[in-house]
Amino acid sequence: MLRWRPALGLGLCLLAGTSLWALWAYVRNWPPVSYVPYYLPCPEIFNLKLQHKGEEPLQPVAQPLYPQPKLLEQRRLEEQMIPAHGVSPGSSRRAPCWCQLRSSLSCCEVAGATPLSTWGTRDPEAGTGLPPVTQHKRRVRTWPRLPPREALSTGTSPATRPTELLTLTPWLAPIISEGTFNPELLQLIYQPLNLTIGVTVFAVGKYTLFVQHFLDSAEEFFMRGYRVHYYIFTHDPAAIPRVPLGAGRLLSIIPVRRHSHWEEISTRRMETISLHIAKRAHREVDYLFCLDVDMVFRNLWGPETLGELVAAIHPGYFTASRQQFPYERRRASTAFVADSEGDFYYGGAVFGGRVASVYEFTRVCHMAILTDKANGIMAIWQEESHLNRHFISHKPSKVLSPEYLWDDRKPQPPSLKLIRFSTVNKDTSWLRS
Ligand code: 48C
Repeated sequence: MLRWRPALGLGLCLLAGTSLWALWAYVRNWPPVSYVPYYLPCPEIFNLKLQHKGEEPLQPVAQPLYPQPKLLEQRRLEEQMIPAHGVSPGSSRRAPCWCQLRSSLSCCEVAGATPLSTWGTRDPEAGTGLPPVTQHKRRVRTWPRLPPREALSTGTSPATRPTELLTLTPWLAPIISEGTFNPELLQLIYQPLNLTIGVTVFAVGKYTLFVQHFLDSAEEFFMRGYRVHYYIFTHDPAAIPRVPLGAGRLLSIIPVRRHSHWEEISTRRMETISLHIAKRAHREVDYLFCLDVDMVFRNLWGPETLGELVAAIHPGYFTASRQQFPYERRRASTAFVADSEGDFYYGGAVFGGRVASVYEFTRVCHMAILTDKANGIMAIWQEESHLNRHFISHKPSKVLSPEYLWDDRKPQPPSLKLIRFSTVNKDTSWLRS
């Protein structure tokens, strides 16, 4: 009997050990599905083959070469007239639609829509301002229309008046500007979805001075009638003013470190936003816009801006050629863009989309920034360079025109009907000192 005791004890120990191991293995994999993988700075990034200066990076996949899409292009009026059934352009006075006027038919005809000049500009003759129900068969119309306002207002001869803004990218993403959408219709579509729109804003150092104006104008113009959750990241929560918010609108103040250099503060936003989404925002909002704080809303910003992954065209370069874009041109950086690459130059002050897409976008940008840091390089325009690099390889599903990211120091071009969100005049050197 005595001989059995050790064996019995050993058996019991084995059984207990096996049960504990099985329990640990089960708990370790719990939950079986994670909505957003918890963001951890993966150590592998530092085992990356560091590209030493001057070393040729592994050639990226050959980029498709194609003509640069131009948001605004000076073209002769004749080129814009759409021949209707062989009628020569000179005789038909068509109001161009807000689409790429490159097909032999105007998109109005193909879509059976009403040309913009009857509803996009709220022409009183046009009645409700809503387009008639689109017929699914091609309709042919001749519109005895005056040339759009620009030709009259700028006094340029009709032959060379600037073309309306492009409304479609080569990859068929809509370019949003006044007159390319019907606000009432979008309201009918999006309101019932009961969406919550998140906004990240960083106010570190002296930038806390902009928060009041930003929030006051956002309460007036940003996503009115929707649930909104402002996330204000700051080193000094006490410096954030208490602004009365409308119904269904929340504000959370999130403390962050104050880094010594403004470039670090600006660049770290990608990391902070992706961490914040992983920890909290993915449960609280459906869409997320990441905005600069030294900006102010001047007109309505609504559901027309919602999309999977949204970029905004920078106000300083929408007539420049892609070779003139201030991309990162040093091959040693992960933000490198070759002369032959590029679509539009996007601003770092505005980007957004579905929260899961913004998570992936900010996470990838942050990893690229970390890689550059490990290589001892910072891209020429910090996170904006990485944003532009990423949007070349991963096209945005929607592009906002410079109405949504304007610079008030510039004269408003006639082709820009409305300014909705623009920079605030400031002494940048004092701010960043
Ligand atoms: O909050 C700060 N503090 C800084 O010292 C530097 C940047 N920022 C945040 O990053 C602000 O939200 C800024 O709007 C943004 C970087 N953008 C700009 O400084 C100009 N709009 C280009």
